[in-house]
Amino acid sequence: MATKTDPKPAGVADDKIRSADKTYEGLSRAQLIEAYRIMYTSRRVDDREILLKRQQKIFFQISGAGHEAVGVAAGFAMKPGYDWFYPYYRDRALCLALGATPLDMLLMAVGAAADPQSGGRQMPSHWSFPKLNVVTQSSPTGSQILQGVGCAEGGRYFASHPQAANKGDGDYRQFKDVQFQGDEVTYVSLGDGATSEGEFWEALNTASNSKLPVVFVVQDNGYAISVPVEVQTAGGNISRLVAGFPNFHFEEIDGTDPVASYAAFARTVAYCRAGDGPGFVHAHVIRPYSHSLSDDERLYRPDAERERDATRDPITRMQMFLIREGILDEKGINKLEKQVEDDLQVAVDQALDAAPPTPDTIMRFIYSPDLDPTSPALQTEPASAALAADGKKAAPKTMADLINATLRDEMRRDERIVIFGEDVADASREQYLNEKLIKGKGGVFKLTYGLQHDFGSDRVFNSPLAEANIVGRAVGMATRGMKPVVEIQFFDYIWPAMMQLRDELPLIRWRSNNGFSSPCVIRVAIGGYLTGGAIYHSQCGESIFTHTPGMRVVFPSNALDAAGLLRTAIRCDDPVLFLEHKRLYRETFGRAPYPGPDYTIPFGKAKIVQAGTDLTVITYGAVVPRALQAAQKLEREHGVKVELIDLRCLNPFDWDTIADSVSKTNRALVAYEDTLSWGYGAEIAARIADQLFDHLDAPVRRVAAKDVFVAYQPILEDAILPQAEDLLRAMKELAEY
Ligand SMILES: Cc1ncc(C[n+]2csc(CCOP(=O)(O)OP(=O)(O)O)c2C)c(N)n1
Ligand SMILES: [Mg+2]
Repeated sequence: MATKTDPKPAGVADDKIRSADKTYEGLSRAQLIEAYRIMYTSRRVDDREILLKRQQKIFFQISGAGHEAVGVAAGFAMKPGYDWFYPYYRDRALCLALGATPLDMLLMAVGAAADPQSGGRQMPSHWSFPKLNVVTQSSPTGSQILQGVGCAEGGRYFASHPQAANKGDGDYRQFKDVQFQGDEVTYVSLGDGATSEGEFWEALNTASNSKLPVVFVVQDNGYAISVPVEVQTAGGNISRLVAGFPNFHFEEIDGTDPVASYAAFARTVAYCRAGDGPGFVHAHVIRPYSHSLSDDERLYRPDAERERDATRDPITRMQMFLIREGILDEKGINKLEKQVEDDLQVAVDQALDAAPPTPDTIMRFIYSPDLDPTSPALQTEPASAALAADGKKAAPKTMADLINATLRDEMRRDERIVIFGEDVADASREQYLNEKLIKGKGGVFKLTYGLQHDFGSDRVFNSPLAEANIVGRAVGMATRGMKPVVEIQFFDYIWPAMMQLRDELPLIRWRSNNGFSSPCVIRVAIGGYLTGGAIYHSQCGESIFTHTPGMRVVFPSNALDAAGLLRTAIRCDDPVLFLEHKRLYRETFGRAPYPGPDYTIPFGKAKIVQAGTDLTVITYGAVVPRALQAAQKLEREHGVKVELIDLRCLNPFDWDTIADSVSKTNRALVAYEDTLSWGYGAEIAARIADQLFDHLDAPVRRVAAKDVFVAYQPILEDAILPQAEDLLRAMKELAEY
């Protein structure tokens, strides 16, 4: 192990005093004893958990064995509750070094109500300690990395916009405390296997480009379950591959040596804290146990290899080091270990006695317990009913105009809002704007036009062409209290962000038992009827997201609703997927004057577009104008009065309005633009059949797209997507049934 002796203090001759003053890369003898205590505790918690798992008293175990030295070193070099942490599941020793206790960990293992990470919702070792700034971790390998980048961006943003951290009334800010230090550093760790995930590279790219204070730690134990590192990493060494990223401080270390590891972390953290850029620590460690208790490494690792690893076990190496340096003798080590065992036994007994969570808690914290976006208080009247200043009625504007105006007013009101995504800036080369050489772009549909000009390049900026990058960073920023309102350019290209949208964003609050939350808005241009939009510019697929607990999903059909619902989305304390139909952006249908800076519409409140008595049609989005056209024709030609319901918001949705209407008309047609089978309307139809069966005089019918992607040639597109004639036919049939 690396050792270093400080210069002899003047006038000190006594050998004993000199050796007591000796430090090791800045670590005192007392700190080294503490390091060993933590490392040993970490290993023993693993061993006890393994025993408990074999006794079927816990349900899962994954160890931090072999990773103890690097964890303690990082913990000593950083500040809990000041810096921020996105640790990997092997980071048991790091968490102990930061201040978590063995009892905390055992409560996770038994899944106790008092489990601090999740209240029994997550497997053990999915660390979350709000007081220590250890942010809720999940199981997907690599999804933490972009969030760590966003977290660092959040810290930097608040440092340059300190007043943005102030509490604000009437929105999520009331419930979101912001803390930032100005020189904080974010820790993100991962395994050698996880470096193969694309999000890893996206994160390095942004951290490098923006010189963010993130310490990336690759704990390289040579295996990802059974897959060895040379299969994961071209050439077998991740350090060589990342060496070309600018602005980084790099370290490649023996992660089984706590002193050398500490020195590397101290240098890296100092570099990041100074604002010079991100750090990358590649720590070679060992994995002395199988991947988890569900794995048997003897199936793919011969004894000789495992024995070779054992010679580098950080626990034995540290013991030997302490003895060799005269820091602890064998007796001292035994005493320390005995104390750890005794304390651990107390913690095990306590954990086994701990009460489990009760089933009535399962629905808690899917959404904010503090702010209800369905509140009737959000029901407001458009200010535009008043006359404009010149006495004339304000001119009707398109949905695109009103979304732009709403974003502008909300950005003015709330400095925590930032907007980013592909092409959303007016121009990344802002000197062109300053010199008035160009007009600026502001999105491929121009929805964000002029916002960079008005609010500056640190509030409205382009992302790389990488959807996971957009959403992952937004999650990290929102966790810190910012309000990212990001854009996915086309729904068809949302899929690279799917891990973040399905497994992360909507789960941050629930899985951390309300320890963390991540309320941000994802605006997405969606839908077809474009005449030539074809497969990759026409997709819907909203049901995939309404199928995800924790995600609010909004889908307005007209300008006024878009403005009111977007404002509610931005002020909301939950993540919101805000779906904007491309075909409706500039449609004549549904234009409206700007309803003013306070206009909100509650979520989950449908709009009755047209009242009727004979048949209920339930729809949303671009089908609304088509259904209206059909309904008007049906009434003109056949005297059938259709009640047309525009859901506007898909999760939550307005069951009461549907139920009232169907109870009255006794007939229901559900219409939607997405493919028919397993679409959003399937759920609505099933609920009507289930709960309103006694009121029905006819089967519940659906009209939707054919079960195929949208084709390019307009003749094919027309045949695939539901048209007004299809709706008319179905309405007529149902009315006559
Ligand atoms: C996205 C994703 N794919 C697969 C898995 C299953 N899985 C869990 S851990 C793991 C291996 C991780 O290896 P590495 O990153 O080297 O970490 P180590 O376990 O070696 O510390 C895999 C494949 C997962 N959790 N997430
Ligand atoms: Mg590994």
